[in-house]
Amino acid sequence: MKNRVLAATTAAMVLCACGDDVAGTEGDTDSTGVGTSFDPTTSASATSSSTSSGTTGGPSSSASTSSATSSDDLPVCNPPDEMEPNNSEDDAFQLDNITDEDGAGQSFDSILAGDQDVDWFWYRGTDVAFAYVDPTAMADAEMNLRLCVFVSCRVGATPPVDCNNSIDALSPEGLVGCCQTGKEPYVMIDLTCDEGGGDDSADVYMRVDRGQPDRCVHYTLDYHF
Ligand SMILES: [Ca+2]
Ligand SMILES: [Ca+2]
Ligand SMILES: [Ca+2]
Repeated sequence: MKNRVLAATTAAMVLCACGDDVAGTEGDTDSTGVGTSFDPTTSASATSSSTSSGTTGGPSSSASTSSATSSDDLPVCNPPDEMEPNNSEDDAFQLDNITDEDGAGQSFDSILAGDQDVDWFWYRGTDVAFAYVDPTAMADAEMNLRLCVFVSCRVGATPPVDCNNSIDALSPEGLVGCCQTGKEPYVMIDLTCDEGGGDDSADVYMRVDRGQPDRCVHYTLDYHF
């Protein structure tokens, strides 16, 4: 590693002495160096990465392995995210149905693999007597991520929702919802289904995304309805 850095530095210095296009040259040199030690972003550097990983070994071996086996830009996390693939609303991982008694909510662990991974989950929430429909989710992670909750009333159209301390959002499929970003984002929706005749049962979609490049960000998601 040290040798490679030294070589790159030397090369940059030599090139520095020869040309005016310093920035451009350094940029090219950098991207080549990064490609051999970190998860590549192009298939071209993926080839060079998997070739060089055999001789590099050491601490970067897991990263090299992931880049060699990954079919896209996502780093491979260890342990892997068993709820994948869940990268779209249609592919949302189905959680157990729950009622609006808050104690019926659950908690689980998952992983954002890189900054391109998107994790979708959904459950069916049933409105029962003597409980209050307040679809809520909170994540706990070591790094920032974005958490969104989208709702779809089971009966009739879903009215606009009030986002308390969070930001209004629409899902790709057009569901209304709210988002918040941070290490411990919290989203709560006070849901009333206008056409439900008092029944506020709804399908709830939760999305976690905007992780960190080349990092596996583990998170815990707590939710209730
Ligand atoms: Ca509730
Ligand atoms: Ca994931
Ligand atoms: Ca995913």
